Amino acid sequence: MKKIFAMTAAAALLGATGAASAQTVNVICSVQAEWCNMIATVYARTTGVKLNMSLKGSGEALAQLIAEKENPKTDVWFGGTGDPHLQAAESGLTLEYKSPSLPQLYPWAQQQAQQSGWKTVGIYSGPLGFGYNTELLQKKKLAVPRSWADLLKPEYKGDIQVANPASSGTAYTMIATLVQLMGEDKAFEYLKGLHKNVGQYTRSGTGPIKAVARGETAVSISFVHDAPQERMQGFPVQTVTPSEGTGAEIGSMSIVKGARNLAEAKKFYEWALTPQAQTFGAAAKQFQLPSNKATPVDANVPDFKKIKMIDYDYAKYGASAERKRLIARWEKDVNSLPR
Ligand code: S7P
Repeated sequence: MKKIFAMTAAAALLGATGAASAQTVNVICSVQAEWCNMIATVYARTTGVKLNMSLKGSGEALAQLIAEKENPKTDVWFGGTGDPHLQAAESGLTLEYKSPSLPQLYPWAQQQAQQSGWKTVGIYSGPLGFGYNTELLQKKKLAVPRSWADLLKPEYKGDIQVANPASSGTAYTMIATLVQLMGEDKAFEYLKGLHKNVGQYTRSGTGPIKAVARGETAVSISFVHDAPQERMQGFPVQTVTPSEGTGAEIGSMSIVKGARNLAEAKKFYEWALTPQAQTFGAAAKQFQLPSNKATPVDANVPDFKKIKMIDYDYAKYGASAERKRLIARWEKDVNSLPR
């Protein structure tokens, strides 16, 4: 039923014809390619406005906005973990804009907007967990890891992938989660232990779950919502969330300060907050929880009520100085160690 609604909405929007126009909006898109491409196609066909999409993970997107600060080429940053959006807001890279649609959004999405001084907004949320390859675990006679503590067991040595927090918002979410769960010093001791078991730190946050799916590694630290898409392609992937508790991202969207196509950027931003536009995540087989309360929730979206969630302090861990400090500490205390 929900699927039918999403497809009907997509079909309705695809069916509409937009007037031809040379207008464009330059978008950095930090969700996966299928979703970015779908919204670009639908938006062009319904409005006549072209979305120039540049696909980048959240860490890389922030780096690009910093590099473009004096001469912005991007109008909107769509998706990606919330912490770097908050850092962009604090660094004066994004524009204050208070959407009239805010009351339609869940409190966590509104809170993200408020905490940034209305320079970003939550568009989806998703919990962090572990992905695992059921066949590979069986072949290696390894148990499913069910806790953060399990990941330190010597039998997982070389079989865990996680992204590098210097380039990945997903991996930064992991560090911030562990610091909030354990306290900072214990979290860094933990990360040193984990380092011994990590076979590879990937550049992007979605790399590890794809590696799990393809049998290149047994376990990943990933967002839970990134697994169903791999499963639907026939890969033997399952997920679990750690028994001690876990954090979640608030995937966000921001308008760039100095955007050259500001009026069109605001129109796209408003569109992206509508329930109809938010159905394209699930239609593209991406299963974050959408932020508009009226968006139908696909059955593949992780059920937060069944997960032990920490009370993630988005303001503190999205602060520029804190983010930079924790990543620098990880480089110095953890990544510099031999494995
Ligand atoms: O679309 C999947 C997803 O996991 O990727 C986004 C983000 O780009 C991840 O960035 P990093 O490569 O910097 O970790 C997440 O917001 C999203 O849920």
